[in-house]
Formats: sequence, C-alpha cells, structure tokens
Amino acid sequence: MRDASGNFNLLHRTCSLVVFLCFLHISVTVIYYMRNSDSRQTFVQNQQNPQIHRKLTEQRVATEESSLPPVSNVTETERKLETCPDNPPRLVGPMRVEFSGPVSLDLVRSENPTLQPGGRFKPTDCIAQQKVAIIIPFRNRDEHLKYWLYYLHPILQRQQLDYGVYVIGQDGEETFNRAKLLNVGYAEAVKEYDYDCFVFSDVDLIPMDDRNFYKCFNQPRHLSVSMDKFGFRLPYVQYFGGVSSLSKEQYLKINGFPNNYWGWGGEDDDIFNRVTSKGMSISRPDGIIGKCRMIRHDRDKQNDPNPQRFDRIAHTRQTMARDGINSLTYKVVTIEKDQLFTKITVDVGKP
Ligand SMILES: [Mn+2]
Repeated sequence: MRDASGNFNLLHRTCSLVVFLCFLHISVTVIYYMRNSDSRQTFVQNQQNPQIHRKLTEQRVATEESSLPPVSNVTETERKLETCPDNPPRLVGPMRVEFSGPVSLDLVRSENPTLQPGGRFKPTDCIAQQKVAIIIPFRNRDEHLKYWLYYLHPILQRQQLDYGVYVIGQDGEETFNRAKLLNVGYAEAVKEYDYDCFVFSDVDLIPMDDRNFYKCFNQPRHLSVSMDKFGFRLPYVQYFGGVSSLSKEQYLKINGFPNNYWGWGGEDDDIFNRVTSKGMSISRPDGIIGKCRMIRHDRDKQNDPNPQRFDRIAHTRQTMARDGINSLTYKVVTIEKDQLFTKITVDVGKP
C-alpha cells in the first residue's frame, strides 16, 4: 500500500509539472506572437508591394533625419557606422598598370571627385580601421607623380582608408636626402591630423594588386616586395626600400629615420637595421599580391650613390638614438594644397 500511494504521488507531481510547463510555453508563445504581429503585417504588405515599402522606409529615414538637430546629426550618423571590414568589398585584385597612356592632373581630379583638399579621403559608409598618412619624397618628378596619383587614389579609396597624401619636395639643388624628407613628412603630417599609420612610398612605384594594403601591421611592413625591376623578386632578404609602412608607435620606437644619408642608397638598409635592433621583424605580403611596377627613369642629378653608406649602415645601432626624428631640423618653404595632394617644399640643408 505504502509503495502504491508513493508511486501515485510521484506521478501526480510529474503530471502537474508537465501541465505547468505546457501552460508556460503557450503563454510565452502568445505574448511573443502578439508583440510581433505588427511588424509581421508590415512585412507581408511590403512583400506584396515593394514600392510602398520603399516609400515607408524613405519616410522613416526622412523623419529620423529631420527630427535630429543639425549639429548632433553628424555624430549620430557616425555612431551608427560600423568599422570597415578586413576585406573591403570593392577590391578587384590584380590590375593592369602601364605608363604609356596620357594622364593629366585634371583627369585624375575629375576621376576622384570625393577627395578633400590636400588629397584627403575617408570612407562614408564605414569607419576606417586606420588613419594613414602617405609620404612621398620628391624632386622634379611631376611626370611620375601624375601616374602615382592616377593609380593610387582609386586603390586607396577601395581599401577604405582614412588617408592623406603628402608630397615632400626637397628645395634647391643640393644632394637628395630621401630619409630626411620622410622624417619631414612624418613631422608635418602629425601636425595636421591624428594619423596612426605612415606609408613611405617612392613616387615611381605602383602596386599591381589592390589587396596590397597601404596600411600598418603588427610589425613594420615592406610592401614593394615583388618589383618588375628586380624580376618580381626581393633583391635580397633584408631589402626594405621602395614602399614601407610603420605605425606611429613602430616609427617612434626606432627614433624615425636617419637624417644623414645624402645621395642614393643605404638609408633603407639603415631603417631595416633600426627595426631589427629594436626586436621587431618585417611583415610582407606574398609575392603575388606584392607585385608592383617601377616607372623607368635615368638616375637623377644630385642623387649619386652615397660613398659613405656602407660605413653608416655598419654603425646604425650606435647612431640611431641620437640621429632621427629627435634630431630633425628643416625649414618649410611652401605648402600647397591641391585636390590630389599636400605638397610641402622644404629646405633640409646640405651634407
Ligand atoms: Mn626609382
């Protein structure tokens, strides 16, 4: 008897629990259904008549916009934007790059109508991952600059970067000093905007694949890894010339670049030594994505190979703490704001 009534009690309790759970389930379902029925009706209507849907959405957008005060409008819009994706949707991959067609600055200006004065751009549909200053050392290479701007502006926009282009021209006819001009570019760009990444590019190098991102990575980046000039290979493993990128932090960690390499060669190897002596390594794209073309040209005047370069490279570790961004001196001669670039002409002195 005791066993039978115990069994009955257990059965009774189990049944009650099951009934309760069923009730709970039904009530939750009903509440959920009631709450959603409104939007479901609209959805069905919209599917039957997409035009109404469009009108409704437009109206809703219009009311939302007009109900916001004009000042907070911008911040509201920015708040709704998401960070740009790691793989920007409009990239095309490999591209044909040639230097025979006629290109004019006016053509490039008309093909890049959304650029802001000074060669500035930021995506409107998302928040760029990085703020990139692109720095080009320059003297008497207008023909090359035209092609650089023609090819690079559309690429950088497809890469969804918040960027500015800085052409740093060396004034006068003294021996060229590429690395010092790069330091000047850094110093001038940070005065203007809160850049967190710096791409240093020769004026005559054009990437052949827009998946080669002109941005910064965990380690200092060498971008021009596969140049036509070198048979689409690295000329040597330590090569860091052509196009490279360093974050603000990486750049400051190596005290920027040397200021005392006058004439052609060596400064890129010095930068490589700075990077490795601070325990960093070189990040690179693969040899397919890293393909690029160099515009053929004769050696510039006042840019002969620097005979001191081998001796200087051998002593980077001893000199880098006192020679760099912390010892940089120069005089700005002119600043020109074009739609396609900011051109800063500077007096960097002489050897
Ligand atoms: Mn060159």
